[in-house]
Amino acid sequence: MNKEKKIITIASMLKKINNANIITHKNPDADTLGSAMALCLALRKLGKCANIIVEEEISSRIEFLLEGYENLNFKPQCTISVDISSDSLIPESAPEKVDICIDHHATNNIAADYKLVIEDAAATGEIVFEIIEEMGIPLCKTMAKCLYAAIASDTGCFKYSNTTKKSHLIAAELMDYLEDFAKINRKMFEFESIKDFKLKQMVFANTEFFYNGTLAIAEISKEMLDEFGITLEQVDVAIASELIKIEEVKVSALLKEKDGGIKVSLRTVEGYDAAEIAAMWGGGGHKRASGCMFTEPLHVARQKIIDDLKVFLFEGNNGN
Ligand SMILES: [Mn+2]
Repeated sequence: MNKEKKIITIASMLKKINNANIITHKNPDADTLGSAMALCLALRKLGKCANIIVEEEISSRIEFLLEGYENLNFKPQCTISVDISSDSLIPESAPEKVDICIDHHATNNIAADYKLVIEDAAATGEIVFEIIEEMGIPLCKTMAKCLYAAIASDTGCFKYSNTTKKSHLIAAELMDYLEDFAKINRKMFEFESIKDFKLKQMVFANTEFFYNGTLAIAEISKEMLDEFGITLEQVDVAIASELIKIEEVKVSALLKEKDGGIKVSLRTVEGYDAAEIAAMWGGGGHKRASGCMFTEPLHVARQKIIDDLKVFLFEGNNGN
């Protein structure tokens, strides 16, 4: 089935459902939240009951996406996942079975009755935009804000190589409804608290480089979080992306210590497939950004990453 047909199919499926719970991935970002909010509002406009399920604390950068949102009371008959690539990222409180899965991760392995995975979409927000358009539901300011934030977030504000002509065309459509797109971008990409700034300084000061500077490894330990009174969920995701801006670096890994393990955020430059690297340790994601978990202590996980990446960095990987 081609892409357009899939959008048409899912739009008609959504028109037929009575109600839905829309689930977002753990450690929510603007793509999962914005896509969920926009889809939720669209379904509500059709007179259906819809709620979104968000687990874990939301970063202060993207709290604005949920402004004005209130849960409805109903018995959900359908579960829709947005931007969730694997079962391990499904919220614990979500129903076990996913009925409809909407996503753009090439590594998607969710078991669902119906799956719409469009790998060349820069963000799930782009897919949700097309579904809403296909359903014939007029956009409102809030939906536009959420979808714009979703796309801006996953494209690094239209800078990353996943950005397409379509990303820009959709954003251009959304701009007709946006009050202040610059404000959305400032909130998501620029503002930071003094605490964030100081934690970032410490992380950068302790960053180490290996293999002629092609690998950058940084870490955020529990002690560091305690010192600044910040929870892991509040740590700015931008820290991971900062490391890959260093000219010599091909692969960067930010290790974050949390209860029960180490969460790793990987970033790569062209020629090094971040999803493939994360897959070595049971993780997944995109070509330029991915993640995985280790159950070992911080120093063990760190050494494993350094050792395992040796081959990748000396021989390169042919993924793009
Ligand atoms: Mn996404």
